[in-house]
Order: sequence, then structure tokens, then C-alpha cells
Amino acid sequence: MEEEKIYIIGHKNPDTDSICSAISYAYLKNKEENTKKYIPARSGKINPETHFIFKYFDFTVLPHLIEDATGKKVILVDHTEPKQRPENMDKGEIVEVIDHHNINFQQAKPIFFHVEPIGSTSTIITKMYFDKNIEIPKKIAGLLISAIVSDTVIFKSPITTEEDRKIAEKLMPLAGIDNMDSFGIEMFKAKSNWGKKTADEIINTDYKEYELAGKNIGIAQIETVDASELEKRKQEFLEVMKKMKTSRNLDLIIVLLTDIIKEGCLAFLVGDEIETVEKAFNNEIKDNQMYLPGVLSRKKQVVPVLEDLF
Ligand SMILES: [Mn+2]
Repeated sequence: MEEEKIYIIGHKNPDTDSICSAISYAYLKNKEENTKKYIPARSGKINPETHFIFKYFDFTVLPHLIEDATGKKVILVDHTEPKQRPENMDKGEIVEVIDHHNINFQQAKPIFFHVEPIGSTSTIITKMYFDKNIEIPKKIAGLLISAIVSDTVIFKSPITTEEDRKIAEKLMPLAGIDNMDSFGIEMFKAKSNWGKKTADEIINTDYKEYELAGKNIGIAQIETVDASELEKRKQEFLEVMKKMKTSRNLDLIIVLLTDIIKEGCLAFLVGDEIETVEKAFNNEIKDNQMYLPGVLSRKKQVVPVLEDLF
């Protein structure tokens, strides 16, 4: 008899951490339990940065695409937020959670639930490998270190902890990376090659929805090595944002152009209560736009501000 499969899946519009933590956690669980029942999965297309990493580490197998979680057993990695889970997750079963975000989770049945305020889910998973003494193959080490470098914006983001740095340093020799900074810049360049993409595609590369105190808020984060290139396309972005606000029934939509070199965000905003948002950020919004110096993290510097606001 075939064992029941358990899918390990990150958030919708998966980023590198969501993809890499699903793959590496499935590998760990299968090794640990000497089984093949853990299947890495994804809830959407992989982004250009993740493509780059797959090529870089010669990784060819994409996680299994899940469009509907009805009847499936699932381990959530890199999110808890219901809006970011796969479709019909309420008709399946969540059996475990590993995450590093704000928690939005309620379930009657007790499960293994591991959340840490740390730079990436992949940091948590790497620690599990070390704790359980499970050898990390080169390609897995490559995926893990990439996800840490990506989520922490090469250790510049305020979500970065000392542990993220230490864990990444331990992964370097295993992944065959000599210099994390140059590897990181190369990776972010691959990611911010937005030239041929439409505003709609760019927004949806890393777009997340939140329910914060009863308001529906959509926030896209676009990391780039030069935000001014994308600023030129502002009108195109605003048009897409206005459409999304209506079609997705949002109170507010924000697009963050995160300049990882200048270390700040240029934000485009479309919403109903713009003055309240201005107050919260203590910043002026002019022509649907504001600049947030020093802001690199949606999770730590944008979501909590909005949560307090409404
Ligand atoms: Mn993450």
C-alpha cells in the first residue's frame, strides 16, 4: 500500500524562501523518517530569482504545483496567513507549520507549530539539519543559503539576526560559495531584470494579501538594484493597482520598490484611507507615492505599521 503523501508548501506567489524551504524540509523529513511521503510543493510560478538559483546550483526538479488543497495533508512553510495558503486549504488538513512571519492561525487540533523571529524559514530548517545531525547535500545547502541571502536582503534587512549570519557562514563551504556579498548581488541582479515584464507581472512576482484588523490589504514588494528604472513606469503600475483594488476587493494596495543599494523603498499606494496611512508612516503621500528611507522589510517595517493603524 502506498503511504499517504504529505505536501510541504510555501505561500502563494512563492519567493525563494518558500520554494527552497519546501524542498529542503521535504528532504530532511524523508531522510529522518526513511520514507518518500514528503513532497515539496508550490502554490504558483517560481520567480526569476529562484530560476537563477536553480540554474546556479544545477537543480532541475520543480516542486509539485498544487492549485487546490482539497483533501490534502499539508505542512505550511514560510506563512500562516489564510489568504496566502493554497486554495481550499480549509478542505484539507494542515499537519505542521514552520514559519518566521506574523501568525494568523487557528485550528482546533494540536499540531507541531514552529515559528521563530528570524531572517528566513530556511534558517530554521538549516538549524534542524544541524540539530538532527542530517548531512546537507551540496544542492540543498545552495538552496538554503540562497533563501537566507534573499530573505535578509544580503543581511541588510532589519529582520536579520546574528543566527542568520552564523548559519549562512556554516552553509558557505557546503554550498561552495566563497563570497556571500558577490553571490547576493549577482542573485539580486538576476531578480531585478524587470525590463521585459509588464507591470502586472512585476507586481505579482511577490504579492501578498493580508487581513489586518478587518481591512483587506495587498502589498507587493519588488526588490531592485535601481528603483529609479521602475519609477519611470509609475502610471502603468497605478493602472494595474487600481484594477486590482477593485477586482480583489481591497481597501488598500501598496507596491514597494525596494532599492537594495540605496536601502529604502519607493512606495506607490492606492487606497481609501490615504491620510490615515500618511499618519501611520509619518510621511507625506504625493501623487500616490511616498519614499520610505531605511525600509527594506515588508514584514517588519510595513505590515506592523498597518496593523497598528486600522
Ligand atoms: Mn521567508
